[in-house]
Amino acid sequence: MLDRILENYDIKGSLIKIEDNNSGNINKTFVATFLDNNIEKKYLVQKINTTVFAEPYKLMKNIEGITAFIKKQTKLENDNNHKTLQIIKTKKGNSLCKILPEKEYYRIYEFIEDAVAYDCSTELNVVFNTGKAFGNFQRLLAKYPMNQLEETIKDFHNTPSRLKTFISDIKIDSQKRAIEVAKEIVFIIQREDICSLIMDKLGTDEIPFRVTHNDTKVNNVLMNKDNGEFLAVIDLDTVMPGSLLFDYGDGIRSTASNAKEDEINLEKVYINLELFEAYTDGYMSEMAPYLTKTELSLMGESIRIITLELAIRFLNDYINGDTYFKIDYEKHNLDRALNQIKLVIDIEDKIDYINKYIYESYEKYINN
Ligand code: GN1
Ligand code: MG
Repeated sequence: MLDRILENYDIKGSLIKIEDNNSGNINKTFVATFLDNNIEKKYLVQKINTTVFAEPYKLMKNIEGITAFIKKQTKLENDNNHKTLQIIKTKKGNSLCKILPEKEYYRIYEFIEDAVAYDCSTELNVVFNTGKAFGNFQRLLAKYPMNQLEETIKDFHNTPSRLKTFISDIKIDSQKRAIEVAKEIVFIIQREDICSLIMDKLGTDEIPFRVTHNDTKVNNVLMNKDNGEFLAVIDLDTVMPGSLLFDYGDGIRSTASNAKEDEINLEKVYINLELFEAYTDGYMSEMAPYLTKTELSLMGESIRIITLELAIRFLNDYINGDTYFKIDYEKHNLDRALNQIKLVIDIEDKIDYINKYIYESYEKYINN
């Protein structure tokens, strides 16, 4: 298959190696290495999951626009340290390669060298720079013409709508799995009230629409492997208008958890406050001056809301028979859901401290 894809591109040299890259729960990614004049050059080849992203052309239009804008902004700021994704076009000049008759869609990016992506890191410098990377991303895109952005997944972070779907899928219970997770279902439904805290105000002056990334996992930032600074924010498939609160909350959920998202030893799963502080500082170092009062006041809650949203999504997928997220074993989605529920409990225990620190960090950076 890969030969058929590469035929559509004008890549110099000969293909010498293809490796699977297993990160990511949605798209399938490969690293293809070419040898040209004795120099190896790598490319990232991705198969777009069209069950999740039904309109791949719209998605690529977003990515083309955003990456061009980021490039322009970093240049204006004389920032030579940070990069963005670079799409390789097909011979015909398209950013997507459609393979027939399978109707599969592929894209190729230049491989960013000297970079490392962490699934989990306890190094404060890395965590600070992850928060900074996503803050920087939002700041750079603040003036991006939002009306040019396509909604690649409808209601992506609409937590109340996620809850509604969850409840209706429990009623259908196609795999007869609901009974096994009755306790977890109750846990989620008891928290119905918090689900709409952000959505109710989205689009008002209190929580304005902004260009947001929507998948601010720690491994979606490439770090410079020599100095731990961030190199680039990647995985731009879900960039859409949204609330910055989901991005901040998801960043903490992913980066400040003491363990991986599918860790099954739940004793290891909790918010590491040092990591939370480092991420928050990194984020504030870029975004403090731009936050509204309401956004600031809901940042702590946003961590709880997005973590609950992920618990809902993983459990929902388990109940539906694992049709959305890639799984490595039968109960993978259930384990992910249990992990996120444990994280919600821990966030609730620590919420007072979390809120207090967010204001302290804000004060520290607001005038810088
Ligand atoms: C998916 O593709 P990946 O692994 O970065 C998902 C995110 C979830 C994440 C949880 C399009 O992201 O929303 O937070 O898994 N992306 C999509 O690991 O659904
Ligand atoms: Mg993603």
